[in-house]
Amino acid sequence: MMLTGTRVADAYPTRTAGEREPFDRTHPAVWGTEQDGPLDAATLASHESNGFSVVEQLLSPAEVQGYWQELTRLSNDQELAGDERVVTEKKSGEVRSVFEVHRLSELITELVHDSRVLDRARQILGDDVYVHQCRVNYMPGFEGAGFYWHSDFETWHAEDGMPVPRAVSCSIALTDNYPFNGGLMVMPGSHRVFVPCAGETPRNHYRDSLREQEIGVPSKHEITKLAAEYGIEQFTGQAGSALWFDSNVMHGSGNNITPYPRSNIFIVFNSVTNALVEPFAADEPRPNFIANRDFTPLSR
Ligand code: 6CS
Ligand code: FE
Repeated sequence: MMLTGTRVADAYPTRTAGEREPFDRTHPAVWGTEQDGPLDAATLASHESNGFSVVEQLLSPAEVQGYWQELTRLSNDQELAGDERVVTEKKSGEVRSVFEVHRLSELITELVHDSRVLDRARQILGDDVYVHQCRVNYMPGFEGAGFYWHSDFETWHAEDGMPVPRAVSCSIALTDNYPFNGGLMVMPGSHRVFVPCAGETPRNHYRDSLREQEIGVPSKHEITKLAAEYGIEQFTGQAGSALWFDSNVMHGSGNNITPYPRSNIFIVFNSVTNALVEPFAADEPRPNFIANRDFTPLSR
């Protein structure tokens, strides 16, 4: 690991040559209090305990329609074709994700600063926040490939240099999420355990991992243990609802062979106190469109 600047202790070692035992996470999921924002004490307690919480109808149907049209515009934008911020499906070549959409779309820039979103992020993280990553996932019908089980924080720690799990993701459904069209599955409470992953990070790993992640995923043995201990819940919600989930909760999604796309806007907020340093387990940091290094706090 290159070291420029101050050394930051690695509290979550991963991407080791051999298997390492999971260990308890020492950091909370909720850093703020009921007085710090719109979430009440019960919701904060549930988020701390489960590692996620749901806000039904965060966006109105009219707003959803507007964002859906924006997604369609972005996926058809010929100027973006070939841009590395556009990730395509391995099999069909259809658009799988577009990254850095908060810089490509004024509508999504506004969403990131919207009090319904920003106030919740600041309250959960108990701090000023900035956008670590912002993407839209299309999960198209018939050919949408899922995301294997993983902890986002494990990747963000190893490859982006995120020191501790003081980040939260907001996944806003732009289409109805059914059990059968690739809805996100989460293991409630799994965020309290950090599961180191064996296998060193390949160079430019993101060029493969964003299409299909094979390094930085737990072993089948660990997934089996986690599922037995925490169970699996699936986020099925109407378009417009939002799933807020801790950076370290174990999650994944299945393929989508139905005619119904499962599209969402995915915004990751990181605490400005948890700004990225050098990657903890990669030769070089990932590009800015995946792991933003402008830590300027967001304001409404
Ligand atoms: O590597 C990442 O940053 C992305 N990969 C996945 C599968 N989830 C989190 C994040 O968007
Ligand atoms: Fe993920």
